[in-house]
Amino acid sequence: MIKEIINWQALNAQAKQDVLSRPAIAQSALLSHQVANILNKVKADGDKALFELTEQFDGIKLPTLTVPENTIKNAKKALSSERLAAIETAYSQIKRFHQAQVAEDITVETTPGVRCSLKTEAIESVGLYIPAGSAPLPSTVLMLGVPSQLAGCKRTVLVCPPDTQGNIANEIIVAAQLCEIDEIYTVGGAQACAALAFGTETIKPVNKIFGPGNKYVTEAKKQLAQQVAGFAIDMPAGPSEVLVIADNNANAAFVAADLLSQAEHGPDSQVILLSNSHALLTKVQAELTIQLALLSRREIAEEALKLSRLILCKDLSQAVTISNEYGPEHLIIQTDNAQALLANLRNAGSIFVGAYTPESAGDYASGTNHVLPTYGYSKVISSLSLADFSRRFTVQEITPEGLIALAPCIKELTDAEGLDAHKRAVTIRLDTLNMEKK
Ligand code: HSO
Ligand code: ZN
Repeated sequence: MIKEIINWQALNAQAKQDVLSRPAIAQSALLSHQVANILNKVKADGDKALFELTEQFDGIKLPTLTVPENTIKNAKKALSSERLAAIETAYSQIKRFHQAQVAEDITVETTPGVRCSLKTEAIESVGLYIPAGSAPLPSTVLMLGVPSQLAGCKRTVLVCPPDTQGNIANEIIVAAQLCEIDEIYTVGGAQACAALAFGTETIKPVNKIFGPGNKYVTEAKKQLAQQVAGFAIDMPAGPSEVLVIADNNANAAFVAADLLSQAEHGPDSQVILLSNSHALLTKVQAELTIQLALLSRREIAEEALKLSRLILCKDLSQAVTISNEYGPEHLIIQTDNAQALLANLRNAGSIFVGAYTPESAGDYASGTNHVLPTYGYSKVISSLSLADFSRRFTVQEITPEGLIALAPCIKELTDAEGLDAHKRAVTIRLDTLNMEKK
């Protein structure tokens, strides 16, 4: 038996809160101290620190931080035609969806003679962190590289930790090539983040860093965002999550497969199933046991399932309320009237509607981005999009007539705030206009 079924109705308020609470992200003084040391070292010693830290943490003495020309040239040929085609298909799917997100500039004449515009510009340089811990993630290269390419960032720098031979997977290199990323460095961990923020002899600094990583990377991003003026990070990171809402008619094998696809990400992955049907929950329990045994990453998934929750709800509307409260990163709806439920579901990074919409589709190839807010942040933070690779700023131009029209309003409000110099910046112009008239 994988996990007991929790009857939501039988829980008191505190127990309900406990069931939905996420495990605290380990915040040890030791971790922040270790990371601070790494950042300082890179800041002080540049490339030398990167080589030393790579030897210390990745166990490899690298001759250079760049990927050899030959490896870059041969990466495509090294892949099977099926794998290459899959990367290319995913690339064009993601591109199609993100291309449609290009923001138009807007200009509004708010009153005659007062013209206000909102413009969009790409962030000049961005760094993409691609983890390679338990598996290289070419899909993440595409999820970060495509919007960066479409936004028109001048420099896109990819960093990825070396494997035991000192290499980066060919899949990563090929995905990067499709996104026209020509700066790739074999460095990972907190030291890679530091290099992207401070710059070293080889790696010039960037304005913003994107991408998932382990606890060292996450802590480094956090510290650097506080420490380096004008340096930004994509979003706060927490363990990956899925919440499934399923009714009696849902296919239990599909539901179990979706839960396991999340569970295999890491031992701390969060997996929740809400259903109004006890029979469905029991069937999913059985399916989890059967399918778990088939997985190569069964041990990781099994750990994650220990934290999972199978919850019996009074009805589907209660399931919707619970889901909105939890705010999952991924939300899968496998019910008869999935569209009807969708109307009331608000807080989720990405929603997957209907029996034939697995999360895996969004992870790789439907076109949506798989970098999503976790840890309850879906209530306030958007899923990654083209907008994250650009910034919006305003431009205004006012004619003399426009300023005359606005002057009474501005003068009155400067009085209210007691800011004479602000008032003067207007009246001095009105005086000049009056003099010109005479
Ligand atoms: N589900 C992960 C993304 C991913 N899945 C990458 C497979 N590869 C976080 O959204
Ligand atoms: Zn995934």
